[in-house]
Order: sequence, then C-alpha cells, then structure tokens
Amino acid sequence: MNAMPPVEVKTTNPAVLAFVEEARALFKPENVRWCNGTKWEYQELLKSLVDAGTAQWLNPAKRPNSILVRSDPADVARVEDQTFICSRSKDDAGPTNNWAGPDEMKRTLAQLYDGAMAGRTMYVVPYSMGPIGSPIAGIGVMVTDSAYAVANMHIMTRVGDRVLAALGQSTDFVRGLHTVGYPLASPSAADVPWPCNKTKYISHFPETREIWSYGSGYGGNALLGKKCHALRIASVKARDEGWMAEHMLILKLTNPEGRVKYVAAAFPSACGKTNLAMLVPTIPGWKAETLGDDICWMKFGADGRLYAINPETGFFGVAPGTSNESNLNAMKTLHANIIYSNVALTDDGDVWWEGMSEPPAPAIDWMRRSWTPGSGRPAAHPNARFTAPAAQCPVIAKEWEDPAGVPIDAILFGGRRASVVPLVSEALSWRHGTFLGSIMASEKTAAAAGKVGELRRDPMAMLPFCGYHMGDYFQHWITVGEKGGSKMPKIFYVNWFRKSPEGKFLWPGYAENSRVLKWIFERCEGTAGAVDTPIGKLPAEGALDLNGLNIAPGALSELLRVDRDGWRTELPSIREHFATFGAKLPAALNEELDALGQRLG
Ligand code: O2Y
Ligand code: MN
Repeated sequence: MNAMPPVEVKTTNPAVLAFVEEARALFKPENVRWCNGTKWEYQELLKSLVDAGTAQWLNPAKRPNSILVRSDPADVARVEDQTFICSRSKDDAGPTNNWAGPDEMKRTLAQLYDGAMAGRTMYVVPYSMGPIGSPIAGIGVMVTDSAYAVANMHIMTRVGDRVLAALGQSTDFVRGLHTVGYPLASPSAADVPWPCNKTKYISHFPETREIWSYGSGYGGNALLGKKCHALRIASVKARDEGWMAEHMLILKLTNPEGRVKYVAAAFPSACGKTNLAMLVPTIPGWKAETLGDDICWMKFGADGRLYAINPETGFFGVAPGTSNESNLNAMKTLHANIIYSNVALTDDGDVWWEGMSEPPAPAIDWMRRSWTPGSGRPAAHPNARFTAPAAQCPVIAKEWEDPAGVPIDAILFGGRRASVVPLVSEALSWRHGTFLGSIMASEKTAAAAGKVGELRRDPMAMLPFCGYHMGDYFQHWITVGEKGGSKMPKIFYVNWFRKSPEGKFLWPGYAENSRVLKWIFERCEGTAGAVDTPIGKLPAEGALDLNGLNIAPGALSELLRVDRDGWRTELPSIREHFATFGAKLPAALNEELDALGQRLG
C-alpha cells in the first residue's frame, strides 16, 4: 500500500503546509504523499488497491480499467447515528443533527487520531468542488490513509496541483482529516483487505470549516468532498455568504424549437434521482441532458438570477435497480473506468447486481461467497455503488463544467407518496414553494427502519445533510427568495408514486416523467395551462402531453385529484413537524400552513 514515492510539494501556502504538518504530527504515518491528480497517479492507486487485496481487476474485455472493491460487512453505508455537527452552540446544530461540543469532540478524536496512520501512507488531496477557478466553486484539502478514498476523490472531484495553484495563498479552504483507524505495527505488517474500525465518527466543525472522519472507509463517510463538504459544511458557508448548497440533481431540457431550461430537483434517497438526471424523454423532439445527479451549488449572477454548478465530477450511484430499462444512460456510463463497490462478480469477471438483468449462475457475492440465484440472499449489497466519471455519461450537457454555471428556471421537490400528493403541482410563490420543500415526505419502504408506509419528513431532502439548524435553513430559503424576487426559479412538487385504491402505481414513471417535465418547461415559458387549487397550480385539462401514452382510464384524474380530506388529515402532522423546529421556525411557514388550511376549507 505504500509503494508510491512522495512527490514534490506544489504549494508555499502557509495555511496548507501547517494543516498538513499538524495532521502528520498527529497521525504519525510512515510517509506522506501529496496527490498531483494525474492519470498516472490514479492508475497507481488502483494498482495499490489490487496489490493490497482490497480490489480486483474486472475482465478488461468486459469492463476496461475497472475494479471491484469489497468492503468490510460492517462498513457499507453512511453512519447517520455517528454523524455530528459540532457547532459551538448546540442550538445551531438544531433538532435534526447529532451535536457534540467542538472541544470535546476534538479531544475524543485527537486521542483516536494519535498514531492512527502508523505504518501507512498519508495522502494529501487538494480538491476543488466545482470547476477550478469558478466563482461558485470551493476548495478543500483532505488528508487520508485510504487509497480507496483517494481513487474515488479522483473521479468525484478535481484533484491535484492545479487546485493548489488556484488556491494560491488563500486560507479559504475546507480542512478534512480522515483515517480508517487501523494502524499497522510496521509498513510490512499484515493488513486486512478493508481496514476500518468499529468506532466511527463523522464530525463537522461548521464555524472553522473542518471535517474530522474516523473509522470508516466507505462512501459518504470517507469521500469528504461529497456529503461532508459539499452539503454539510457548504450549507453553512452558503448561509453565511448568501448562496445555496442543495441536495439536488441538475437537468437541461431542450424543446423541439431548441429553447433550453435548466431544472434542479431534490428527492430523498430511493426516489430515482440518478434516473431522472439521465432520463431519455419519450416525447418526440424533446431532449434531456445531465449536469449533475446529486448536489447543486447556486449563486446569484450579475443579472440577479440563480446560477448553478455541479460541484462533483462523478456519480457515486446505487447499483442495485440500475438497468437498461431504469437508466440506460447510467448503464452506458458504466462501460469502463469504474470503481465498483460491493456488487457481485460473475464467473466471466464482470459485475452484476439485483435488478440489472437475469441473474448470472454462478456468481461470487459481495461478501466473496459463492452465490446462485434463488439462494435467498442478494448477491450485491443493497447499498452497492459505482463510482463513474460524469464525462462518460452519453447525455452529459456540454455546459456541465461551465465555471459560470447555468441559470436555474425551475426547482422540483418530490417524495414517494402512495396517496394524497398529486403527480405535479406548481407552487403559488417562492414562499409557498419553500413551504412545500419544508414538508417534503416519503413513505418508508421495506429498506428503511420504521413501519412501512409511515411518513418520514425530509425537508428539501436535506435532513441528513443540513449543517445547521433547519429552522434557520428554512429562513435562509425565504431570505434568498426575497433577494431574488421575480427572478427566482419557479418551484414544483412532483410525485411519481401515487397508487390506485388497489395498490397499483398510476403513473409509469421513468422516461415518461418527461411529460411532467414538459409541462414544467412550458409553465416557465408561460405557455402551458394551469388551474388554481388549494394546494397549488395543477395542469389544466389537456395541458399534460399524454400523446402515445397508454394510461389506464381514470388514472389521470386520480393522479391529478386534489384530495382535500387527505390534505386536511395531514395538517396536524405538518404542525407537529413544524413544532420540532421551535422558535426558529420562520413565521412565514406557519402562515403558509394556516393559508393552506383556509384554502382547504
Ligand atoms: O452510503 C453512502 O455512503 C453514500 S450515500 C449517497 C451517495 C451518493 C448520492 N447520494 C447519497 C445519499 O445518501 O443521498
Ligand atoms: Mn444524495
């Protein structure tokens, strides 16, 4: 694991040098490697993962330059219970975050960090979230002893010397410390394929823009640029500086006349965000292209509109359920240069996961055991992932790396609701849209803890990712809306998952969602009809393009039905939800709730 020689240090920035030196003194690694971000370096990282037994090469005839990594079975997903917002005041973390005092947390972690990288290489990873030099982008410097994390950062962010050059002598960078927490007695001591620690902490220090992560090597716990930086720390920075860091995909829509609209959309996990980000419209002449599938940073441009970038350069997508039917463009993206984590291995050296195709026979499951279809257990872990370069996506928009960003026309919220919530509605105003985002909810599926069907509120899909008090976050949305005034994007609420009384999905979803996107596009142009209802504006009769769609009789009226009783029944649960934010809940949201109650009658 320590094969790579140290490379030249390409910065004289005293703040960066001091940060790295302090980390070295604490972690006590065998050596330090400054990552330069080259392709050569990436290949060396993959080779070191294979040499260490963490990864294996896939069949190059099937998946060129791709590896399969299997993690420790106890290290397979983000650990929300062990994720902390360590603001100076507990009240700033709010009711939706775990909190610990920054000094106390740093004392705990400094003890765990002491010597934690013994026998290992400490990689220094300068990275940019967003196109280097973009006024919307932000820089981080992360140290880690995980070659897996570094290889993933290479795909997911812009890494290396050019980032240090862009940073110059500035001190405005996020400082990230990460260790798997598995020191070695010596560099030649026996290692395990996936070093990690039973003890895990994912700690954020919002005031000092620091992230301290311990014990996990997987995904969001270890790729500090993603959820930790681009959402939890960035949401705080965005509040302080007057911009928005959101858990949203970014999509470009082009109509048959060649006019373009940009849409950002927030959905909780398991609602098909990556699928929507890459959808192939079914309506003739319409085009959809991807700018991002997970995170969106938006700042005001000189013209007063909100401009968005995707801070990432890759997709860290859930593999199970991804198929040619559900997401053809993702499948095409995955042909080469991929890091697969915890998927199954076929006997011809390819990958497989549930929902991809007919099951292979036999295969090796994600826990390295032989597996046959019908064995009663999944071959891939439900949170198995692919890390894929965004540039490989066949429908990546040409402006996806534009440093200026793209002007956002519409923001979509959505969740998984079997009843009550219609296929699509348009908010009456930015403030009403903020209200809709603040009450976003999904019904629990069998995969989530809790009773199936129970509502889980996930405001703006930011519940696990907002780095401060969510009441203040709602207020930030309202404040930003007041600043942008009439130039703010229109807000819509969509629900692809409404069911008939018999429990059948009413809407085909997937590519057919383009019909809803068309209505949204045309609402932004002012050409599509809408009717006012108590819950917002719904498509007027005939405004939703259903040409060529085979939809059950009566399904459309049910999809667009305003279920007044259902909404009335929901009001107390919204009040209860709002009560959790105490005095920090903006009065404007209570006013919106009261107004909804009045409109429902
Ligand atoms: O489980 C993890 O470590 C990753 S979670 C994740 C990854 C990519 C995009 N979104 C998410 C999420 O939880 O929202
Ligand atoms: Mn996400």
